[in-house]
Amino acid sequence: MNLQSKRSNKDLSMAVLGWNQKWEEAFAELKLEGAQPGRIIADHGHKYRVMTERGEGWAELSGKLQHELGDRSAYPAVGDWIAQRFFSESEKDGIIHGILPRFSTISRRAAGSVPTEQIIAANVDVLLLVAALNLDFNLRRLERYLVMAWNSGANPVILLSKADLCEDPEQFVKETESIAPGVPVIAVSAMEDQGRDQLEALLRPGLTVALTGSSGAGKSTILNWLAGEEKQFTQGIRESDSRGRHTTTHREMFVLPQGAVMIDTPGMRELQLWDDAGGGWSEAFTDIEEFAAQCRFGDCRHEREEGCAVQEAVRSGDLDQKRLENYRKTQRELKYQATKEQARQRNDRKTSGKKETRRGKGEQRRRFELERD
Ligand SMILES: Nc1nc2c(ncn2[C@@H]2O[C@H](COP(=O)(O)OP(=O)(O)OP(=O)(O)O)[C@@H](O)[C@H]2O)c(=O)[nH]1
Ligand SMILES: [Mg+2]
Ligand SMILES: [Zn+2]
Repeated sequence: MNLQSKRSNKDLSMAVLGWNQKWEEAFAELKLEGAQPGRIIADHGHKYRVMTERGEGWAELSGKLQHELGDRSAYPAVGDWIAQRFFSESEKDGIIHGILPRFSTISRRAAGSVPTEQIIAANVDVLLLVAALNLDFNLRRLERYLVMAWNSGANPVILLSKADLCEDPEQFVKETESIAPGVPVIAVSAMEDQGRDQLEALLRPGLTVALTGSSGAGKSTILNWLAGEEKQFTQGIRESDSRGRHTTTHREMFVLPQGAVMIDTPGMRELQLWDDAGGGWSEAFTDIEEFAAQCRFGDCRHEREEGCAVQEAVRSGDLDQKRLENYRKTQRELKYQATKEQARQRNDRKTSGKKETRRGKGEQRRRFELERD
């Protein structure tokens, strides 16, 4: 199915995509004469689908911009606002000359032995972490997604999908809330239209919402349900283990009738964390950090030390031992990752003299009150 035929409204105004005064100012700062703003709605490798005032078109990066960006991980991702020059007065296609600074970046470590960052989406306000209430449900996995989410600069919300398959969804909501301090948890069923009001309260005009989670969790089904039409293809999961079949293969953005835009992403086999630049790890485990602050010794490792408040919390049942183990495991991973990445950057600098590129991840975290009833 081609992208154009999937999208019904071709003349979406920029405001619908979230363009506002703040972006206008950031765009002006690029000082690119003759360029127009646009938003990346799909990434096809070396070509992008871009929405501009003229509607949807194709765009590629200018040679100069490619050179400046260097690393592929610095290339635009779905959700990025860009500055493009059209090929002519009448065409929708053009060349991208600049990228506007992101306020949030959702990234993971790409598969492969060399550590590389893969950007799942950019400029996302609300990141929906979708987990199905079936045999595949796993709290430890959600904890990993929360580390990613808190590092991204987006506000996480957990969606427990397929609530119709579960006897007591509320029990799972409670359990999930206990591992996700400060994160709204909503049980939904696209099949039975459950949880719609809570979910729709998040879809305010101007906001960008992204779906992430394991394959088969029901992300594309949620998009179709909210859109009220079949925007994305969906497919049954494997009976044997309730895992998905990697149905969605591209990241893509859609406009919802509720006013927000929504990015659907391919399900992940296993989420590899990229970095902790936004302090997401501590944020995902604030409860443990709070216990740790009560330990007798400042350098307590929470193992067998006297007066360890973390171990005390485990003994009293206030903290799940498995959560503590995951806290340590994710910390080890992030540390290991950071050492490898530093080594790589040192090497890069040696060979190309390029400056380190950090994107101010998590620095400009925008928070807003989620409307819950
Ligand atoms: N019972 C039930 N099944 C659902 C629900 N939502 C989705 N499903 C089913 O779950 C299967 C997978 O749904 P998808 O939407 O394709 O899952 P996905 O997360 O997009 O998967 P990937 O694209 O592979 O990442 C499909 O057979 C859906 O019909 C629901 O609310 N209840
Ligand atoms: Mg999908
Ligand atoms: Zn301790």
